[in-house]
Amino acid sequence: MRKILILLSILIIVGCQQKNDLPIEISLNENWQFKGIDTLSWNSATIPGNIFTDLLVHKIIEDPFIKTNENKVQWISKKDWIYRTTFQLSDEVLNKKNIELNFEGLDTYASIYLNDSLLGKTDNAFRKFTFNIKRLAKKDNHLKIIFKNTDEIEIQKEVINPYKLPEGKRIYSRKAQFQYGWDWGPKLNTSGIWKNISINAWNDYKIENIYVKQNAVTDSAANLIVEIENQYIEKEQLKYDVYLNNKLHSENSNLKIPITIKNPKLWWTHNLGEPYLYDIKVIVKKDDQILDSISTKYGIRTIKLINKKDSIGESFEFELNGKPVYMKGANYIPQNSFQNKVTNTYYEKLLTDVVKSNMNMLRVWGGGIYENDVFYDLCDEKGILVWQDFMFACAMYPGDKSFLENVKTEAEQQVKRLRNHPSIALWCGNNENSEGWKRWGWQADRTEKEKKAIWNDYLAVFDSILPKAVNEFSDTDYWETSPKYGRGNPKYKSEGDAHDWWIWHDAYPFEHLQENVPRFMSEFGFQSFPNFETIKYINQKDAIDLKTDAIKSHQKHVRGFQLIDEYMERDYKIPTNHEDYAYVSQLLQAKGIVMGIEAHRRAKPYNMGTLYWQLNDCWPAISWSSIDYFGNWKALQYKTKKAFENVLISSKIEKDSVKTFIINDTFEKLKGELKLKVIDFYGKELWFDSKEIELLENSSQQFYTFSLNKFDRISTLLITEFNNEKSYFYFSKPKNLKLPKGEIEQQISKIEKGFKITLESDVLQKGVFLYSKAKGHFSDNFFDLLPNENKVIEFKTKATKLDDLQIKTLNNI
Ligand code: BMA
Repeated sequence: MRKILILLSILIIVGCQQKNDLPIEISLNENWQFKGIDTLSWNSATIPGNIFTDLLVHKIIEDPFIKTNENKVQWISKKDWIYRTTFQLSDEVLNKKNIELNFEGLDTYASIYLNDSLLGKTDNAFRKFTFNIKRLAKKDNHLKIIFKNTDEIEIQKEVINPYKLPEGKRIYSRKAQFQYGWDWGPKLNTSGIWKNISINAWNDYKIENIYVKQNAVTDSAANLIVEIENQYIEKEQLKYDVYLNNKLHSENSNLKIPITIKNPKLWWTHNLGEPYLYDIKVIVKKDDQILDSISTKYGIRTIKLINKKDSIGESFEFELNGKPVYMKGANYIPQNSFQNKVTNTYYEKLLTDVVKSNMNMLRVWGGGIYENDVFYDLCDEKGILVWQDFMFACAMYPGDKSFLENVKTEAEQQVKRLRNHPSIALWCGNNENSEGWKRWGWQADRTEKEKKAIWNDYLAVFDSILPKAVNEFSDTDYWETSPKYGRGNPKYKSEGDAHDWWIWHDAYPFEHLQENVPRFMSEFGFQSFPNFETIKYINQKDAIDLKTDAIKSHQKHVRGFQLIDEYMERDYKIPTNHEDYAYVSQLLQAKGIVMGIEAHRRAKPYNMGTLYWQLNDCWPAISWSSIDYFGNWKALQYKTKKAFENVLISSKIEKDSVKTFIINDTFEKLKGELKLKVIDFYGKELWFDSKEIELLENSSQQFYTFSLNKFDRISTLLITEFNNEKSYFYFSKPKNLKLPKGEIEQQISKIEKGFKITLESDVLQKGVFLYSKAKGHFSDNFFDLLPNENKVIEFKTKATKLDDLQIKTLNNI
């Protein structure tokens, strides 16, 4: 569709009368059917799609996301499946010199037959495959694809591999690894045509690819090279017209076209400037005939990962347009076990949430998928940087020739596909493979020779093939593995990126995050229960019941429930009813993660980024996510929004003193008055001070310290203010606070996009949680309401009534 629109706009630009010999592109997504090789009869299929959603549409299986249905659908992955379609080709297409059949994604072991001839076999869901069908194509065609189950092929591959590799057989298949089951996701190993299929017919010329390279960028000029990769059968000279924002900018007959943009507008992350994008379009002509065209959005920016030795170790910081930028964000996983369900609306909503929450970086984690184009397009547009893992996670991978060649092609295709996106900040080889090898016991009972061989296979991929692909085909930096050093290594804190799983996996208290600040935190996290609506969906019943088999089957971490309980006991009174428990689990998660985020940000520039685990879910789950499967913000998402503001006031207790810091992520000096006051829970002011301060640009500074000795720590709190920023700080754990009982008065009025809710109380109300059966989004939630404060919340909803608004607070637990 995009291509058709581009072609239309070209025709308008160059005048409709002009002759052309453009390639013809035809979608083959329609008219498909599927059946099992040895089961079921033909039924209609949806492309892009997968076998599970096709079976679901025809009600052959029950929804695997509810109750314990996941168990009932495991047979599907053990079967072979067949998909077929018929299509017609016009004479115009058949007369072209080249006719290609393109598969953007086949999942995974596919044998493709066109008009009963075997066209080829594929073995990588992350690669696109193209076949020349000039010889086989006819007016009436039938296309058939047989998908072998992965089990069978993985067993064959395992038998041939000289040694058994850790973490099961998934490593033999180049497909989304989380589909084999993860500690937050179900085992739903899909099969099918998961991306578009099309025909591309052309005569002598076709563009394959465009690469916009930055030569030099200054305030006065950006020198770019627009490189065209094409297929060209004749050898006559061609003309390349480059359009910049729809105006003809230059004409050239070189495949590498230099262009200069005067006074360029740079691309910035949304929190530091405008993510400005240029439109670059190239039209290829022979004499006056148009042969093909291509266009891309392009943001001019430099992004570098700086690893510089210093007195402590080695820095890990991103420099955007020459400035060090603090990275704030989270780890992103696929939004659904069934990728075809993730429509553009989901991408738009989630990435809008990311911006609203003041995040400027996401890490696309290596156990999922290389995301769809729309994901990166939106990150470009919205000013979000992407740390992009290659799709390898938590395992050691084989190193035979065919595996390595397969990975090489995959890497080259993906790097080329993503290289023009200004959002791409880094390519990273894998998630925790190196840490796993060094720390998780995978070397036990192996001979030296075997260990060496396995590590050499690791190096072949992550120290050779992948960095070569990144260096050869893009300007992006490469990082071998995340984390660089595991938490058993003393360098954890002084060098590279780090994953802090002392919290959660090792059950260390949250406070441990404050003493263990690394140079860049690329993962740390804590689980919570999802929204009530999501719990009800899992159980398919209206009461909130956390003890059902369904809920147990949606908690994939073996010690998950126990760990939530253990941590909750440290900080909160453990509620006896299930609803309150789910609510407090969210406050607990938010408390722990925000404690980490603030410690990391206070340590700037020693630490230059914090990405928590994990932003989203791929099914309704009890997990580390801050936004649940249905898009509901958990407490953590609301707290993150605050903790990631460009200017953050953050206090901590050291011995008996409170130390107050302000972090400034902007590139401006800020002046203002820092106001501090301590009040009791009934609103009585016990102490006040203020001071004029100046914040350096891009800094973290301590501005104030005071002794806690004169305050009763369980019934008072500190309120700090600087310009428009406000922050509350407590001196004791929530379970020890003497929270008063008191009513909250509420007023609700209808506004255009939902409802306005005004709340007030005589006493401090902690952790105020608003909820309703109506679907919608509260502008703020899980907040603390100060005594006599008038708090206005907007509830954005399509519902016309709001007569069931309910409120929970910690005061009442
Ligand atoms: C991290 C991730 C995932 C995992 C998460 C929670 O290390 O990379 O593998 O889901 O921990 O255990």
